[in-house]
Amino acid sequence: MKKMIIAWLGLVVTPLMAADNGVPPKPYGAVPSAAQLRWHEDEIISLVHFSTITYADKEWGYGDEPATLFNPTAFDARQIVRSAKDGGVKLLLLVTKHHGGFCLWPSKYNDTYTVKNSPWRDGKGDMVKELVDACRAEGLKVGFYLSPWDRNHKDYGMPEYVTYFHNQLRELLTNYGEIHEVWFDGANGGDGWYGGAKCTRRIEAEKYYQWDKVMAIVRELQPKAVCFNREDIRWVGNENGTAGDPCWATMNGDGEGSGVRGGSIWMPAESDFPQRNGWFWHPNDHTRSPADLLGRYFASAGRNTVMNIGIAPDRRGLICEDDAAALKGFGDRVRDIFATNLATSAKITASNSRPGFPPDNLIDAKPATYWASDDDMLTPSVTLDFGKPVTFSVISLREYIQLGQRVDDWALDLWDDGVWKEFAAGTCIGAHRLWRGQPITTGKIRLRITKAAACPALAEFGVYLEPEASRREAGKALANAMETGLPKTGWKIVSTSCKGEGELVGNAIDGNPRTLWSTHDKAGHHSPPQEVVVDMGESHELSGFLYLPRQDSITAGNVDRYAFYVSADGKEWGNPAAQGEFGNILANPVQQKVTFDKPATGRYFKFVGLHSADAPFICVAELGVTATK
Ligand code: FUL
Repeated sequence: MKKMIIAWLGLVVTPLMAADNGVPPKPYGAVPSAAQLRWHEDEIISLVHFSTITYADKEWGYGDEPATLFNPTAFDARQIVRSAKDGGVKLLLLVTKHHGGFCLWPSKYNDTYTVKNSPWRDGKGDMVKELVDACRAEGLKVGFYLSPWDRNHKDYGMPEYVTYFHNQLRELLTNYGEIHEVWFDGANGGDGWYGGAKCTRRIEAEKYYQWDKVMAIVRELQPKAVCFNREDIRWVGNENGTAGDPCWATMNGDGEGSGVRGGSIWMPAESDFPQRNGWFWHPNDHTRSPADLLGRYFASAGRNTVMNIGIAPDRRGLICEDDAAALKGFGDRVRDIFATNLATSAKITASNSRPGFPPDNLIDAKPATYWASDDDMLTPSVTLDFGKPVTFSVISLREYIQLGQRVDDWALDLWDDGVWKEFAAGTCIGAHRLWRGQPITTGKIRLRITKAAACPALAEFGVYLEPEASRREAGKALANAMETGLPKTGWKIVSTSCKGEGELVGNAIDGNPRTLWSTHDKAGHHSPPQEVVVDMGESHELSGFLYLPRQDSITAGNVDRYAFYVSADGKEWGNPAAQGEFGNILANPVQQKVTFDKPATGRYFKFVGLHSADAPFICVAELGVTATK
């Protein structure tokens, strides 16, 4: 949940590139600040999640996971940073403190729950410093994520905690050199350990944290930093690395997702998603393939947003071999695709160019030079004439965003036997727009701007051929990486607590992720807790269970607290085999895999949805179980 967005009226106009003998176009609407511009240029950035809960197999810490759990035996900051760098990452955002409250640096404001209280480096280490130093050595920029919500702190919900939060921010932004992004997540309030109180504390996020003071600290101490989820950068609205199309860099002060065409504020979107299913490393999770990451790159960085890929050190304190290989594989594919810009071999002409801003600026590989048309020419076109047939499958367009987002609609044509034929069209270019398709062979390509709010100003028109192997993988990449667990043949629903009309409880075990059991039907809501009992037909020794939240882009009813029982006869249930929380299920509704503390044997299981994060009913797309062997 990252719903904290406020209006920012202090637009900063950066100096315009003065071209030889030319009068640059006037900026249109909102424009990026210098810090935002640098962030756009980074294009691929990365969050690093590592904490006590890496050892507790959770996505959100409750706040009582002992600091003594934190004991990476082979922690190597350089290995982590290099793995990210292999994936093309330019800025590493360190999760210095997640919702569980454990601090990766020895904060002078906390005596009980930091690396100082852990066995790592005998309590003398500073993980933030080691990672920052490694970033500097490898040439990466640094950012900090500091969770406002703190489920460990005894004062959370009271003014004292806010002082603590501000002090920690000040400490982090003072002691570690130049910082380029500060990240505030929107997950807030609710239950937690809170110094042993174990209760629910609700806060009014907009008021409680005193954001004006927070922003003053950031601006004073780190003027080059952009702030995520406040003032500078907005959340794209999901955690799967897919931006809307179009996705505007501008907004009107509130909202997320796709932004607002011609909005008064420059507040572009960041598309964050974890490299694995979860943000933290889990033993039974797995990495996404290079091809999958590449698909998300086109759908995020290629849609005017910055791609933020979450990496997660394992319990040794390393990016595990599979993840490191996938990052490198992804980085290699991006580097291979964009190695040769075919457009540089073409003769480039434009239907109109303003003096001093020729179309050659589109293919000179310089982001600071651009082609622009005369003020009254809103729909100009540019033609690349290769003089011979060339084959391409990727087109890259960039506006010169220092002058704002000016282009609405565009189209691409190929020259086919003496006539132009349109092969692609879209809305929105912004910082970077990528088109990816099947290979096309032609002697000429034309870009038409078909609608613009002000005369277009473009910095790049790139033409590339994605290597065949990389392209072939693309189709396969999106195959669902879901685990199915034990086969469900012969499974039967024994009973359910929900006696709703048109009961569709069978959908929870039909093996189809698209069908749903919901306890909200025509008769109304059937509030949690709600349960279902399943007969598996024969007895199994189970190692855990699988819960798939709804996969229809709606989050309502997804379970965030559960209990799971196993029984030999379906009558005696005993203690739950597992009970707990599905942390972060609202923002990242992926399959949840729970491993029991010890194996549980039986022919029957009972799943209880104890609570839903945002609705008075529960939903299950699919339930499954995993066996010990
Ligand atoms: C989310 C948090 O709640 C997750 O745990 C994670 O830190 C992610 C980057 O933001 O909303």
